[in-house]
Amino acid sequence: LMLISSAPAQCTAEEFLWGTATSAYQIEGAWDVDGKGMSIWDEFVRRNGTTIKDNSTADIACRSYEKYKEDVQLLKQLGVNSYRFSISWPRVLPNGTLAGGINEKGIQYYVNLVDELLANGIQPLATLYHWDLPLTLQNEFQGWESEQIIPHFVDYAKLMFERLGDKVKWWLTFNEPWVFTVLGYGLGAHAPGTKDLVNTVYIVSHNLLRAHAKAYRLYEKDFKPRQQGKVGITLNGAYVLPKNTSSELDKKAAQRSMEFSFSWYSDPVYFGDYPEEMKTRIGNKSAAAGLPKSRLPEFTAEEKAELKGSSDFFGLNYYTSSLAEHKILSNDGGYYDDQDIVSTMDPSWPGSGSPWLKVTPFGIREGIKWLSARYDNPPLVVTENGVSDNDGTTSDQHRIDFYREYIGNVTQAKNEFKCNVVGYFAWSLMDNFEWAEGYTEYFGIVAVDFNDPERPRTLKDSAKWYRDFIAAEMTTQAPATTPKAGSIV
Ligand code: GBH
Repeated sequence: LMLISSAPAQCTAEEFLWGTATSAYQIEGAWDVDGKGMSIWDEFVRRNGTTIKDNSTADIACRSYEKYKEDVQLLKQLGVNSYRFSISWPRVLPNGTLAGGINEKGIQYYVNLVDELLANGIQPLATLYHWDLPLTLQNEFQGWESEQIIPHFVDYAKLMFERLGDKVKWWLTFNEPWVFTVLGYGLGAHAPGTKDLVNTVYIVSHNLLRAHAKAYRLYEKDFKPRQQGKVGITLNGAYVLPKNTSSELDKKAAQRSMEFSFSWYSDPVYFGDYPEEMKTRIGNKSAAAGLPKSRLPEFTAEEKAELKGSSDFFGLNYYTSSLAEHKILSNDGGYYDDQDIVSTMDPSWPGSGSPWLKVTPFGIREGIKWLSARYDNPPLVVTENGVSDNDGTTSDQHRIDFYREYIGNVTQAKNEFKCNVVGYFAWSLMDNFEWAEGYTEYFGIVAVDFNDPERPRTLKDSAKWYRDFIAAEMTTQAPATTPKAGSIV
């Protein structure tokens, strides 16, 4: 007999989410169509001296703004039960603010996409912010550098919950805050191209965390009772190993490295505050540099309470591992020096089409275990995982090998180590604009011909493999009446 009789009535088993992911700026094109406002990426790719590798833009990209029905048919061919996409904030609010006016045509695009998905039996998972900030908000007050952005983000989130929330049950506030903070405002490699690792990165992260908490609480209070959806945030990071495995200092450095990437965001979201290691190390370095207070801002008691527990599931974008070596660095260099870590890669790890991405399948298993242990086994969705090459070939055996190995390790984390993994999304549905790398690194399981104005799509071998793999997985899933390890209450 199964011991399920005490399960509350609302405890229904949910299907494991098998999906693919994309983001608005990377695929939509139509950058100035139907009333869309400019985003910081539309400006960044046009800026003189900006280093987009091939000098390209995503003005046209995959033309998904026009071709969304074709995209949904691709998803249908793949047999996925879910699709992760992002909403372009300036497409729905061209000036970034409610006061600046709602672009109904922009909203209609997302309503159409969601309707098309649902009509084909595919669950939408929507990301509110995948880096394409309305340019007006950057110009007016430097975007995430100012707390003035918080109410505007909450207005935008509210509008989307109102217009799409009866159909979208999975929401992400932010995609990879680490990336848009460090690459966008710290290193200047991404929009808006600001370069300040010393102070700005910490302020930007502080503001986005406060905005996340407010959007989460708004949904919880005003929408969740009726809409019954889930809101989370998606974080990226590497599973970090000690460079010298017998060095206690390197072992601590490896932990610290993950605290400076994942936990910078997930400790506030799950515990209500930054990791102790960040507070003491940045505090000490600030004092040593003669500053009156820490460069790491502090949350108020109210903000801590609002943040603590502000996520219904852990969104994880996972690609690669790295090595950490303990080394005391400067007091005034900012984010990287604050960690007292030299970060490297093991030369024996196989490469990919991206210098930062080494094929390290064990890392996704160990990363999920590390996060599950630290945050008390939250429901976890792998919201991105994938690999690049530089030619976009459809004979992509290397990608099949990658997915087989990485998914195998995700399965191990779930089944053997009892981590509460409830979904997996391959990055990406199709080749697209890879940010500062333009169209020189391809992550798609579907190829897009960027030389053809029609942007025709072709399934790669990996797409066929993924289709067959998930079909087999779905048929071996327990029947819907039996609660599974991966079900969310
Ligand atoms: C994700 O970022 C993004 O969400 C997605 O939009 C993107 O297309 C996809 O992955 C593939 O890249 O050497 O310091 O400049 C992945 C995580 C982390 C990858 C930062 C690029 C640059 C490291 N990113 N990394 S650095």
